Amino acid sequence: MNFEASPAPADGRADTAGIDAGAAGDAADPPVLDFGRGCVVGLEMSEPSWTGASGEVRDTCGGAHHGTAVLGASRVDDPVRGAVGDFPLPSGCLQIADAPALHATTGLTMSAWIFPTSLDGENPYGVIAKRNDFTNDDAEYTMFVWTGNTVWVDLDSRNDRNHGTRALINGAWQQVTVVYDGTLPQERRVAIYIDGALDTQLPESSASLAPYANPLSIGCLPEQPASKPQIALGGRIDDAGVWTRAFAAQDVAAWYAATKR
Ligand SMILES: [Ca+2]
Ligand SMILES: [Ca+2]
Repeated sequence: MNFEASPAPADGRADTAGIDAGAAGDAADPPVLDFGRGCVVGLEMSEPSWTGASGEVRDTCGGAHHGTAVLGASRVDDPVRGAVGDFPLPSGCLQIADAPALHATTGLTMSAWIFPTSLDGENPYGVIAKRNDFTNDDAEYTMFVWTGNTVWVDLDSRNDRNHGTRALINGAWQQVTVVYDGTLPQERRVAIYIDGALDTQLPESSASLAPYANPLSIGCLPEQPASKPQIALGGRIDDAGVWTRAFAAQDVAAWYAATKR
């Protein structure tokens, strides 16, 4: 199971109006988790190779937000996960053009499997970033690894920049997921998950995310001018996705289970 819409429930029963909507038995039904709902970018990185051609890295969510490999990013065969992307230092990255669908409002989920090899506890390493530059303070949303090898997050500028507690490690696949839910109290609008389990909840002042007209980058944390290092992960990434809805904890756990290799 990946980014496509989930199949119908196993019992084949449709929740048509008047049949069981609101019926007492609904509480016992298992949740139907639909990873296609709200999915705006889903990169399985299963292309035979990446040549740098525009849009060759396929978005499987259906909205055609395809990626372009730049500055050394390549499709490699991983012994654990098969077809994955490699994002070498200093700048290997995938770029996806800005589009209205990539703008979230009150809900956002970012997730990726990462295999870092360059973490040093001091310097930043990008994973998912819709921003152009630190100085311009134009982050719509970002997820990256930085001090203490913890997961850092910017949402609607860097005014609330904060990070998790669990340290990631080099040389192992780990899944990092950040969920933003603007409908929650400010103190816990951001949740960081590692391998499907909650690491930290963090405050975010914005109850809705403003749109920023910059591209989405997978595998790096861009800065300007573009001649500077683009703060690549320095490692491998697989099953990178962005949803414009907030996953519940059970969604995060299920997405981890569905994509674990
Ligand atoms: Ca893959
Ligand atoms: Ca903010």
